[in-house]
Amino acid sequence: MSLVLTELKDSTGVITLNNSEKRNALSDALVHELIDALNGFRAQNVRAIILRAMPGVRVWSAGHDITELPNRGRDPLGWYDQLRILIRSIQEFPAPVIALIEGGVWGGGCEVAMACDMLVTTPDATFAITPAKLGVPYNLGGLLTLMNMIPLPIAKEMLFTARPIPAEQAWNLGITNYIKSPEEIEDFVFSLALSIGANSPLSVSVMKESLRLLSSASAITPELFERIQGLRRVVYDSDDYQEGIDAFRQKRKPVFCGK
Ligand code: LCV
Repeated sequence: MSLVLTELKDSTGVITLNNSEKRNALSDALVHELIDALNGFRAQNVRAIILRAMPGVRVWSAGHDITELPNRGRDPLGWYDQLRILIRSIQEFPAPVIALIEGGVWGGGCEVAMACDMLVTTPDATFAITPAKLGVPYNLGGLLTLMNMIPLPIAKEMLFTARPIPAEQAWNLGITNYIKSPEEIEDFVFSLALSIGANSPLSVSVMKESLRLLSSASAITPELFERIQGLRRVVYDSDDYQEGIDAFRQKRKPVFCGK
């Protein structure tokens, strides 16, 4: 079974997450197919991408496949991990990527959604950022993706509580572009993609790339980078990190001790 479905509609590439049974958890295999789908559409010069799950799902994506997270002692969110490569592929895709979101978006799924250029949701969509629930030290690229989308106090609340925020709050904060009913969302997102497709693809793609470069333009020193990486290492070496992933595997609540 394909974990991801693709379809070309006019000049728009549609990518559908197709593993509802596992709540579209971002396993290496699924993410690999997503990256392949993006590469395929890149070669076809599509004017926009729509990234969606199957119509009517309750969970858009449950985030990183927790069963595939490494045990203690290895960075779980390293530069070459499939999910990191996917995030960069979306951000660097030469045409806009629109997320069409129904249902819950969790952890790494939230970063995938927020790496997209525009987000349209149904009223039941929710967004949760979950590393604190698992004992995971979030990576710098991921924090930057969030900081470019979410006002800082809200980003902090989401990171520290790991509680989902509802679609209406996300829209009020300007994180998402529109809320549409399940009956109208598909036509609406296609019309958005078509109006982008009617414009100059060179102009659109250069503006997208310029905005990406400008929004990550704040330089940090090598010392500061190493300091943050050192702080993250304390977390992924800890008992608590191991406890977070063990608890998920054993289907129980984690008990964190701060070590
Ligand atoms: C593997 C899963 C998953 C899953 N992995 O359905 O950004 S970070 O740092 O947080 C990063 C590390 C990250 O993204 O971590 C993942 C964060 N995600 C979560 O914390 C959400 C975990 N999932 C859930 O809480 C529930 O599955 C939700 C609420 C999404 C859906 O609940 P529901 O009752 O509808 P089940 O829990 O029954 O899940 C159905 C199947 O999908 C698997 C889950 O183990 C189950 O498998 P089995 O049928 O084999 O038991 N599954 C769900 N999420 N992230 N596997």
